[in-house]
Amino acid sequence: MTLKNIPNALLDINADVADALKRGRPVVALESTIITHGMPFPENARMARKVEEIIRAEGAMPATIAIVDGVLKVGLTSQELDALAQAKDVMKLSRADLGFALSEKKTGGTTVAATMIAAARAGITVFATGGIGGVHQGAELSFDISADLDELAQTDVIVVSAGAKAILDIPKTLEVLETRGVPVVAYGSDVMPAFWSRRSPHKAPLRLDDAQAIARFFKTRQALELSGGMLIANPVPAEDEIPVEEMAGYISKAQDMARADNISGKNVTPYLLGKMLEITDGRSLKTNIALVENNARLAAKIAAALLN
Ligand code: PSU
Ligand code: MN
Repeated sequence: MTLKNIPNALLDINADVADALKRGRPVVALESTIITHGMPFPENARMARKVEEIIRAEGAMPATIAIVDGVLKVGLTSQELDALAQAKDVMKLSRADLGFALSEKKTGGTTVAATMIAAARAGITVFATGGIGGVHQGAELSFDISADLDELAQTDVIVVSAGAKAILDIPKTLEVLETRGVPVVAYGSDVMPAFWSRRSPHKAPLRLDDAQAIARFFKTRQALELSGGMLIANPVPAEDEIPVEEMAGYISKAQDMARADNISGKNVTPYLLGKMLEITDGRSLKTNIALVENNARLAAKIAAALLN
């Protein structure tokens, strides 16, 4: 196993995951901020379990990543998943504070950035999430740009998402990714999806239509010794989507509330997701769950294709 510089006491690669990696079987990493900060209990626990089931049904091994009492866990047992889903006052961990959570024995959900770091160190190449963090609207004043974007630029992991969360500034997010050399591939679409919606008004930088082509593209980048990950933007299934015009109204309402409540920094994304849930009376949550499941399915297929 890699991660040779981390003391054993700080790292726990679950036996099933370690076995799958050793045998060269497909493995898909999953993040945990979506569990600790992205959805309420018990929907978060149900979603986390279902997503793991989907990955197993596709013939791959799920590895949910989180920090529990100062230990970096790669793969959680169902008891650990349930405990994390109900844990109070847990941290939201990104590149800046992942090491702090280990040295200070904290518990926390890992964001896309922190999950990519852990996955890469454990030898996992594919990771499924809901939506990545990106450039927030008004970032020209707040400077709020998610560390997820810099992580994609430097860590060799394929992140399967439903695009950037639609509460963000999608064109600015695409600009930053392009500047940092991160390929953005829409799956089976010419336009970027917008998280809860299948279509945004923004053209997708690249398009691929099957998992094999995505695996081939990733391997070709590696052959060119281009370090860094790539972002796959997978539109939510049509039956689960909320159309982009309808979402726009809800999003601006949630953003007005965030401004009135003086929300900033790490709290912005969880606050907006929570308000969206209230405003849409739970519909946004249902869509969020459906899109994560859809991403898990594609991620498992990509993980298998990478082994061919
Ligand atoms: N996708 C979801 N729900 C979430 C997130 C993504 O469906 O809660 C989390 C991810 O962990 C992502 C983080 O990395 O939000 C981005 O937070 P920030 O904008 O503060 O970087
Ligand atoms: Mn931020």
